[in-house]
Amino acid sequence: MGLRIGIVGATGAVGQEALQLLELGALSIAEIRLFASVRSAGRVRSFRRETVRIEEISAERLAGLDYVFFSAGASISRQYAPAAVKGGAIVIDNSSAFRMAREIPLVVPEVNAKELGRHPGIIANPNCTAAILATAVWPLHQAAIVERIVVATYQAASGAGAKALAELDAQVRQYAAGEEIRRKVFPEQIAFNVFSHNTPVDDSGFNEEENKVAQEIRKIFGEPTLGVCATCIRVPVFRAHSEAVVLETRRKLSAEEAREILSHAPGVAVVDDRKANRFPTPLEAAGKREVLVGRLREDPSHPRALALFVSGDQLLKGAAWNAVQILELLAAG
Ligand code: A2P
Ligand code: 11C
Repeated sequence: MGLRIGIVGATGAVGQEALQLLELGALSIAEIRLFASVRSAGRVRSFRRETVRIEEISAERLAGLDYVFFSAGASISRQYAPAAVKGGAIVIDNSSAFRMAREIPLVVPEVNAKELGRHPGIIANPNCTAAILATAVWPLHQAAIVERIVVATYQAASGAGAKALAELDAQVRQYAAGEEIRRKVFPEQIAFNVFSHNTPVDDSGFNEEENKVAQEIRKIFGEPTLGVCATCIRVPVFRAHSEAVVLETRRKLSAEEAREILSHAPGVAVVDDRKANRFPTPLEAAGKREVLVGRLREDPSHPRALALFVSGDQLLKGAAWNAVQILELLAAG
């Protein structure tokens, strides 16, 4: 019998990707239900040659499903995920609402799929920056024990949702037309600019995104004392996040050994051609399920540190693909 699957936030950047991945995937799906706000209710999408009407979300409408993806922000997840569970579903939640709750698994399948064995009906999908970082760093952690991660990010507009993506596009056109550049979604101009991540900054000076990366990596790795220092930056890229990473390891890891380990690692593709100066780029990562890793160098300023550069599609491995991987594992039992 086919699965009954719901997508909350079906009109959003991540929701649309999830729908497409399910459409292309091999899962047997008996029913797909799409939920969004009242603004989108009544619009239609096609799915495997059927026409599906978008419904306004309500607790009652979420009943009777097997799995529900949530990607409509933390407050919608907090409000409706418990209703979906009560109605019989397992929720795969892409928001930050439940990620740090002790009883809720936070899963990157390449790292900690075993956590799917026990859950209270909700499974959390990590922050996109954390999921991409975890996929790239975990194989090296297994080989040499990573004790500290220093990461600077280059985060695409689409990480802030479909409206943010449209704002980058609009600002580039406004610039080209010699018009005044208008801002609505981001606090700073996104076209031809880079700025500190658009989340609140706490008393220590770190913003919410940086804190999420640190906390979530520790939870995904099961390493509560892992040192993480993140600097999260928004860049004028449409899609795919990049991350410049320095790892301090307990045992020295050569660049050559790291390249060898990563070349066999699940979910990772090595792009590391020094002669051709060809390394990961967000353009190459866009649309790929794998995380691209390259620029592997031994840090000359530290006896056991390795530098690398990562690009990953945050709508795929950072969000929808990671969630669909979780669903496929759950459905396979
Ligand atoms: P809608 O398109 O109807 O506003 P993104 O992350 O790309 O900005 O997408 C956010 C998703 O969350 C969209 O699908 C959006 O639907 C949905 N959403 C936003 N607010 C609500 C709400 N109050 N109830 C249900 N869905 C919502
Ligand atoms: C960004 N990483 O690029 C964020 C978006 O915790 O799910 C995802 C926020 C989250 O802005």
